Amino acid sequence: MKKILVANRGEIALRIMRTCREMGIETVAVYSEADRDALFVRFADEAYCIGPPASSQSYLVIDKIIDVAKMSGADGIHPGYGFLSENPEFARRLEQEKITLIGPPASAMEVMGDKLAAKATAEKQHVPLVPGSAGAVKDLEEAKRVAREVGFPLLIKASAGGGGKGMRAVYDEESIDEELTLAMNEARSAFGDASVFIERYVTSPRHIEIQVLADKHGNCIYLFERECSIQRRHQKVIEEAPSTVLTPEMRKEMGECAVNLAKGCAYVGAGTVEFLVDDQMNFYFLEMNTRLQVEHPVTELITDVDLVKQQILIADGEPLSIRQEDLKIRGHALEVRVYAEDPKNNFLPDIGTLTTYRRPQGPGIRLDDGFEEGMTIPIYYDPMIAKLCTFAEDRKGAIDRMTRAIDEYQISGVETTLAFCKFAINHEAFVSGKFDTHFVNDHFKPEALEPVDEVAESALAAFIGATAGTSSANGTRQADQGPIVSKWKINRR
Ligand code: MV4
Repeated sequence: MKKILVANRGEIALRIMRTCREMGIETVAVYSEADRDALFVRFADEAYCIGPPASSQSYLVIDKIIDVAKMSGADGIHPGYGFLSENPEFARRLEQEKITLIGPPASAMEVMGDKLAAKATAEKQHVPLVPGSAGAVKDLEEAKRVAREVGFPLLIKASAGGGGKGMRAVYDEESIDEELTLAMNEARSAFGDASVFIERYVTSPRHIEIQVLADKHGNCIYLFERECSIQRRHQKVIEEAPSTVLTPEMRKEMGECAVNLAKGCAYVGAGTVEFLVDDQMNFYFLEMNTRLQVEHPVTELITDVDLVKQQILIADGEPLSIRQEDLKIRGHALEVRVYAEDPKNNFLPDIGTLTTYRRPQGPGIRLDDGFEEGMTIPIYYDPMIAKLCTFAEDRKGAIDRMTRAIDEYQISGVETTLAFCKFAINHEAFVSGKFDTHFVNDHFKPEALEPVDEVAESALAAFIGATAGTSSANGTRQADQGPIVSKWKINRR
């Protein structure tokens, strides 16, 4: 592969292009009018505007992207995550146009996009499933039969859903009728497909996902797990690798299940198999994501494997050069997602200009972002500013480093989730490893952030006072001022 078009924007477009450059591959950016000045556009060897800001008129328009690929002579397309990355129609078009998609075949996207077909594949491959209906539930009688078998609470899920979309909980027999009708109507109007299925509701699960890589020659490996239990309304807040709860035996078992599932749908490329783990340490297949994930850097940090490089080599037809037995986990990695959202105001997106933007640096830090000071965060897309990762010998080291990195990170002009991330990463439940998917609901109140901010503000005032306004004419500080107290010291109190 000599030239790759990146059909995405922001931090992930930049991250993909960086690997391309290391591999001596030319890069083509496509961008909307809102992204003219974006870093990924500047970084690319060539860049083409593909339309107005709305993604429905730019990043999601298959024809425009294929036109640019042909015009620029790109031989491969990397779709990143979101947008067209899991769209089988896009994958099929590229297959017809003889442009290599850096991703799985359309057929694998189709199977995994249909949650009932995905579960059928898992069952065939002996991957454990949450007890529930064997397939789609057609009527109330069938729903009641399943309920008698698996007990309450139950979860009704849309087959065309996923990622938490189209789910309804049912707590007792009296409400099944109503909930089933609502779920089927919702599924029909949201996805054009009324198929639903029922599972036992695992009430306090942990979310653990396994990274896999599969080549075009039938080889498949797993690159261990990422734990993503700390999330808010299906948006992940903290991701880490390895998980604090997996034993080596369970890791191997889940890894082998993930590989078998990938083989069961003739998977190619990088993929992620999601599992729920219950309080008895049983694990159950949830769904498979047929793309590179947002949180892939934590896996890269603990395995020392560049997943984008592997994706490109696989797409080029190379056999995997990494064997399962070569892989081992070193150290501990954490990622927090930094959003332009106001955690004190129900996480409302707060778009605007980054008047201050200073990145944390130093040992064990990886920051994947796409902005510089003075840039404006567009209103049209996901308001994520950056993914801040830390890496250390052990979990405690990674947490301490994350705390230091968050304190060092300076963003003004927009509200951000940085203080919320600092709260979460230092919370007793997170530090001890005793948490589940309800962490944010159970432990977070906006008031928890207030004192921290006040301290930060007074510290900043002291800092500015000590370094700027009050210095004497010859540049030395006046004697009556006392010592300079750094913001870092005050923040740690
Ligand atoms: C579940 C579940 C409990 N029991 N299924 C949410 C996202 C989608 N991938 C599936 N999800 C869930 N499925 C059963 N049978 C709980 C969730 C769930 C969840 C899963 C992982 C991470 C965060 C979550 C938050 C709420 C619900």
